[in-house]
Amino acid sequence: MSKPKVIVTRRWPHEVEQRLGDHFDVTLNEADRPYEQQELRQALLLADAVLPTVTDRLGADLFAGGVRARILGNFGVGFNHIDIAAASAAGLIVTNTPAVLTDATADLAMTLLLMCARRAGEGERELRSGKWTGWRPTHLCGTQVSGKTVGIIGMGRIGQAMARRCHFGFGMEVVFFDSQPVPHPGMPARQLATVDEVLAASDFVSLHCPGGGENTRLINERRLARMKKSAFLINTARGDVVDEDALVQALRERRITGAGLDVFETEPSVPRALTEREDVVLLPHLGSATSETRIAMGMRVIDNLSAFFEGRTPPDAVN
Ligand code: 8YV
Repeated sequence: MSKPKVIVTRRWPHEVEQRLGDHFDVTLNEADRPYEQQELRQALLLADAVLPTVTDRLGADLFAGGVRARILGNFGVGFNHIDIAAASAAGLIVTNTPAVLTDATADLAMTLLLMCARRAGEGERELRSGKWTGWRPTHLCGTQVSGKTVGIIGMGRIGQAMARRCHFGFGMEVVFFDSQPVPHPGMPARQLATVDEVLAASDFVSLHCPGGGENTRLINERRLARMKKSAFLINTARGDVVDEDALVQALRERRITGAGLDVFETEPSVPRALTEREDVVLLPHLGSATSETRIAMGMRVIDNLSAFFEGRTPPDAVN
């Protein structure tokens, strides 16, 4: 029997590409630049499986009129770049890669929180530009994190991993909002009834909810106004969860103290209004970017494909 035809939209870690090749008839994107819309449409027409990433917009028009592909194995846990209803209507199963990137993403959220609190970006820029004039008692004093309150919006796997880091590692109080009641035996965190209550109570607000839908611009002008003046906003979730213009305005007017962002509304372009500011730490979507995690993500996609083509239910089907 011939191997299922699989198109991978970006280059993946070597080990994963090799394993894919053992099981499937694989076409790689040698150029490793994001596919254009018509290339994605072609891929859906030519392959049995397409393996997209966050850089691929798979809107309803790409599925219109039917496609050959029967499964989309998304390389990533977030899938708001895929129109799930349209993919389902066209008969495709969509899978993601939960769990394997939890620790890496929570680590990066913690990195941003600490960098913001301790003004690490400002310090590094000062030193590299030759402007450091030496130690002095009042130089670049940041904010102590121990004893402070972190507010987590979205208490899924990554939110919980962040809560554990903050509480057990850094002696912080943890409050959270989640639209579901979250069972958290042993979880050192208090669930509050609304996003607004979490914003008002927190010294650091860390976003861990999915993007898209009702979470689009969840953090808007009105909600930013609920935050303490001394507070920081951390986003490793999705760029669209934060209204970037409203955030810039809040920072300009010193209605909050700073922000640490790994995701942006229109990646990879980041507004100058953000890049020119000293009170923000900006990273290029590195949440899951460790070699170990990216390999585990790829292997998880392969597990899902193998299950599907062997007639079993893929473990991470989202539709
Ligand atoms: C991924 C992410 O690397 O998994 C996610 O949802 O945001 C990232 O960590 C990226 O989405 C790859 O598709």
